[in-house]
Amino acid sequence: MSSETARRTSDIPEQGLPQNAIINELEAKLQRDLTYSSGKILCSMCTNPHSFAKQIYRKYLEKNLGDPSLFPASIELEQETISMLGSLLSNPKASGSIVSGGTEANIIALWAARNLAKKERGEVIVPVSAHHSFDKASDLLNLKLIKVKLNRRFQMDVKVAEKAITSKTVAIVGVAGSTGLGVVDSIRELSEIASAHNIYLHVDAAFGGFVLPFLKELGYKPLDFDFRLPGVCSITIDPHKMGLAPIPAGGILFRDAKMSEAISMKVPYLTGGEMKQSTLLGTRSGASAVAVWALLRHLGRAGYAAVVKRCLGLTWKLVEGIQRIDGLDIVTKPTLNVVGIKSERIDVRVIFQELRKRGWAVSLFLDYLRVVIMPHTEPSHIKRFLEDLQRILENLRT
Ligand code: 0PR
Repeated sequence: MSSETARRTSDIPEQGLPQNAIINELEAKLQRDLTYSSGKILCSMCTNPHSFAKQIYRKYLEKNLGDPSLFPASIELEQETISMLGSLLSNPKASGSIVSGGTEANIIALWAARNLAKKERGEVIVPVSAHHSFDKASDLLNLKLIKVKLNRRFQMDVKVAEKAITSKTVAIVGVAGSTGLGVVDSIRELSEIASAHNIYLHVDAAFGGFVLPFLKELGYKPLDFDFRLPGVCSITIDPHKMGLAPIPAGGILFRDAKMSEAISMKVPYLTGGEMKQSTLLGTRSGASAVAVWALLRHLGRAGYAAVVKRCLGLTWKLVEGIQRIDGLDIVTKPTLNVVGIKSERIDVRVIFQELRKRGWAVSLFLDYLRVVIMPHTEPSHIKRFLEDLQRILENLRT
């Protein structure tokens, strides 16, 4: 990097600069960022958005869902998007919002659960594998997280979860596609427990929401996780992960409108008279919602199924390759396009650093490496990654 590009810009120039000069400056400054197209990003649950979604997003940048009186048609498209996502999750009558991402969706879900339960110092039962957005939610909402251990299959131990229920429990959270290993908790059993104890059940399918609905038709073992299960009250599903939508695009879906009502706030002064908002954000991107709407209609179920088929096919190629490398193994058989890689002999932190030196970006968990096979990953990337892993393992052995 030249000293020119390394210099930090800290002043607003007195006189504005020509656009071309700024574009060049930006090109230089942003060079250090990794790109999805390089194939080196194997740690991300996001990907290069679909070109059609980008086009739509750019076109509607001025839309603000925070003011329905100005953008009633955009709000209607947001609601149609929620219905489409609802039908993907077996409940076209679901209510909800397109939000900034999985974190906001999970916060909103626990916010609703807390308000519905009306309990002092409430508790939320989550698996230890739950995403850290639940820690943020518990801190913000003054809820205590009760973290439940996992069983041998890395799912929340359902028996322990049931025992953890007390008079203070306001919600149980099940994960449908865990951040670390893509594992799906036994949502069916959680649904039974939640119904029996009359407790709110939230399912975090931020990642799995755009994968699990297609497993059956692709010949993989289907897993119950959605509104078909009567105990499920809300689901997080993120279009900006496997939905191929531009960031920011998360989704929070409630079984029915009564649940989202629990967090709705009146905004009295907007042009259209009194309005209600049921999101954490006020001003929020209409372009995001419209882009998701357009992409769902453009790709259709078949388009998304094809994306999932390709990612899962590559995932299994990766698994086979890893199992052929002496000293490496997978943590557990993948359900989704997420693979945990472990080593009996070598500290995974060392492998992580060696991969980093070769430009690979994977995620480092406590005792395994996580690889996520997203739509930007090509077969050639997997091949090169496996070759590098093989070389690293050989070098570390000698
Ligand atoms: N729920 C689950 C199951 C998640 O895996 C994530 C994010 C969230 C909720 C939160 O979603 P937002 O990040 O949209 O708020 N999981 C990814 C992860 O932690 C996020 C991510 C994405 C990290 C891309 C890195 C990256 O390059 O791995």
